[in-house]
Amino acid sequence: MEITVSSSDLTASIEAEPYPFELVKRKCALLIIDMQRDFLEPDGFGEMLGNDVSQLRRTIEPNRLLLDAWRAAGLTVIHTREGHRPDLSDLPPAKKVRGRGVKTIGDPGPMGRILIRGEAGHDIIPELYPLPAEPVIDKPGKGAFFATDLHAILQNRGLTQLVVTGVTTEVCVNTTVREANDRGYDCLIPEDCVGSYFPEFQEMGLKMIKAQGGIFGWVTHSSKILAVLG
Ligand code: TIU
Repeated sequence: MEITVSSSDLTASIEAEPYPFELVKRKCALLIIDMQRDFLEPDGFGEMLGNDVSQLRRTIEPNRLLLDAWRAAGLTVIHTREGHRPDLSDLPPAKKVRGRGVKTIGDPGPMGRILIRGEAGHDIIPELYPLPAEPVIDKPGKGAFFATDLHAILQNRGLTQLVVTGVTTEVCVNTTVREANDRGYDCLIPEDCVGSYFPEFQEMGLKMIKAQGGIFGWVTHSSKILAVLG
């Protein structure tokens, strides 16, 4: 039997700003940033800090649809989680005390110790739970490249493009996109799949990425990606 692969199965032009993103499917990973219970669920660390988690929860359903389609297309999915070792040996003292919170990283929280690996609140929300074959990058910082093996994994698999989703837009998503951009990756961000606790940061965080001819990357809507996944 002859198998025909048309070039449209391999590449696709996605409507985006500041101009179309040329997706090369086998070279592109879906990188889902920090969709963790402590950031998204009521009673988690995020809400404990006084944040409105509904601003992040609206990203769950678009992420789920994109993840389903990405998996169905047989493309690479990588997840990240922000957190630290139980002995806090990888937690910079500056990060521990920042914010002068009554409760900080490592303290007991509503879903186990706050942002500690292995605790319930640190894990990824059930709606987007990783499959066994999907790498999970445990990162101690805001950027997914700092002190992780993400770059090595991408290089080993020949991946040069990233669709970046998750939370929060101006913190871990932006930091990761900037780190990726400096390492030579093309990043596409579906705006409905990233969220911030602060609407003004959501808007500006996306504008900063696509400004100046796409200085850090491209911004689109998940519907435009779904349209080319078939
Ligand atoms: N994942 C991520 O963005 N971590 C944060 O701490 N974000 C805040 O917006 N605080």
